[in-house]
Amino acid sequence: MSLSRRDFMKLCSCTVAGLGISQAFNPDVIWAMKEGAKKAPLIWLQGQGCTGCSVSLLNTVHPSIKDVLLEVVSLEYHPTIMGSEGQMALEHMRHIADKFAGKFFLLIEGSIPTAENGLYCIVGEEHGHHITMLDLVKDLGPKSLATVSLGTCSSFGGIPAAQGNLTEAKSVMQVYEENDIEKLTVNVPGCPPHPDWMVGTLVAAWSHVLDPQEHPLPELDENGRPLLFYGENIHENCPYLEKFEEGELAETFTSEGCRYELGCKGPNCFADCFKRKWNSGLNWCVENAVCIGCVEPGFPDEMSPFYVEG
Ligand code: FSX
Ligand code: SF4
Ligand code: SF4
Repeated sequence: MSLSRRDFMKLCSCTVAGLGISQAFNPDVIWAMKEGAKKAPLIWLQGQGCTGCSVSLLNTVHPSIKDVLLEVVSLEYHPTIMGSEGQMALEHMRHIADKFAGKFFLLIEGSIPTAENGLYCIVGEEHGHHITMLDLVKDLGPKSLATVSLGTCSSFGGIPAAQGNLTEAKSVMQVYEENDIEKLTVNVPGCPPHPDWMVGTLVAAWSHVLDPQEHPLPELDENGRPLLFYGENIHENCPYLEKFEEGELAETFTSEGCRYELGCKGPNCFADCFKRKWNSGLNWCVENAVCIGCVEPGFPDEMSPFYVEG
């Protein structure tokens, strides 16, 4: 059953309440996309990751994943959720990349292994020849309108690029730089990223395409992250800040007090988890554990150990 415009607007305004993301979730824009059938063509590739970014996206609540997938975007290729597979799926992806050359968004989840010519991540087979993630990224990147790196792995290398890194895993920006691919690339890190960060970034980018005057491109920080979601420091906005300043430091996860001595990386981390929260706004890392700094370029090596004894 399709939502009425009124219900849809109500749904969207619930999301924006108090979060300062009305630009990204402008209900009028989303409605216009639904009505105008001007859906953003997307091709989603998965390299070295855990699929957590996709799972997180499927948890989007406002708007629902059904609305996003059926009415806002046109997701033409996604290894986990598409119905098609094999050569037929790859052929469709190639067809879309040509048909919408310069007009589709390339979404990349997971890092890109570059050792042995990318052989550590084979994502398909065409006419009896394997296709590596590296091949696909190098081929589709230049054809896209813009690239969005979803998750810390594609944004900064993340877990696959951690110490050791036998596969020489790299971020999308690194691969683009090394292969002279000049393409606007936005990073939406998080391991995994919050569904609002992904949907909000896509909506903001597509709004800009539809009406550049009305919707300027969201401002990015020096790490290519939209300030809309990554502009505030977790520690400075944490409900435990007062306890931190008073020296009330928790020694166990079950005791009250700031989690600094348990390993919290909030002071070095910029994201709006403290107000957006996770699991439909139910809770967030610092409430039950610590922030492990999952949105930062140094994650996980520079954020380790995640937990320390209080
Ligand atoms: Fe990486 Fe996506 Fe961490 Fe996982 O696949 S950002 S490992 S939560 O989900 O790329
Ligand atoms: Fe800062 Fe973490 Fe303490 Fe919150 S719990 S005040 S983010 S150190
Ligand atoms: Fe990542 Fe920290 Fe936010 Fe948790 S609180 S999601 S570890 S940035």
